[in-house]
Amino acid sequence: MIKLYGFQQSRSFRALWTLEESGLKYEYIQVKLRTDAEVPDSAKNPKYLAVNAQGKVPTLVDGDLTLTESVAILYYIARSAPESGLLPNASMDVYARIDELACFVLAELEQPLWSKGKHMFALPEEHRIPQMLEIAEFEFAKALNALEHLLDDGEYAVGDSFTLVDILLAHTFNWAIRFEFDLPRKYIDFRDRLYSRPACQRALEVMQ
Ligand SMILES: N[C@@H](CCC(=O)N[C@@H](CS)C(=O)NCC(=O)O)C(=O)O
Repeated sequence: MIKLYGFQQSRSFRALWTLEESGLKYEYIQVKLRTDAEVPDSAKNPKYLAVNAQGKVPTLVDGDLTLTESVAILYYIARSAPESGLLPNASMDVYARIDELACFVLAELEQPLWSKGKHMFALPEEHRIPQMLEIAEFEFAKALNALEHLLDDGEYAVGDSFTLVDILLAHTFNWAIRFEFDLPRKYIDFRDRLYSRPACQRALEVMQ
């Protein structure tokens, strides 16, 4: 059975939500970030470092396969459950646009969010630079302008059905809202609409 290691309020949620959408059986294992290595369920404990050398979340383990990048995890789940439509049976163009958006979310949209997180709490205090918070907001606004050109007009990010890239986007918008970035109303509505999906609500309960 698939094992997902995660921590609340982190990129683990996108993987957990995707698992709930997929209908696959899985076990969710909570690890703790920002704790000492001696704590048995700490992400810094050698037991966890053996599955994820960076001590980060999420990690998915399925038999002999271990994946430590959230987007690769989403694709793996989607391909393991083709009937879920998370990666629809679609044209090359649609696939290419899903891939493009997934890359865009990681490389452009979430990068300033993580920058703010790092300089607010994640980095050791002596490495935090207060000006980075303003720079992160500037970069996020720039990425939002570009996003406008990558999204379809309909209900979903690409094409006319719910895909893994909708999870990725809604989760990233939620992250932006939590970190108090300026987010246009239409993206807040998108987050609200997708977070009301039963699978997302179940994932939120699992993560508690
Ligand atoms: N590129 C990785 C990033 C994973 C990552 O940075 N996760 C954060 C939580 S959202 C983490 O585990 N941070 C702990 C740390 O940096 O020590 C992915 O998308 O899975």
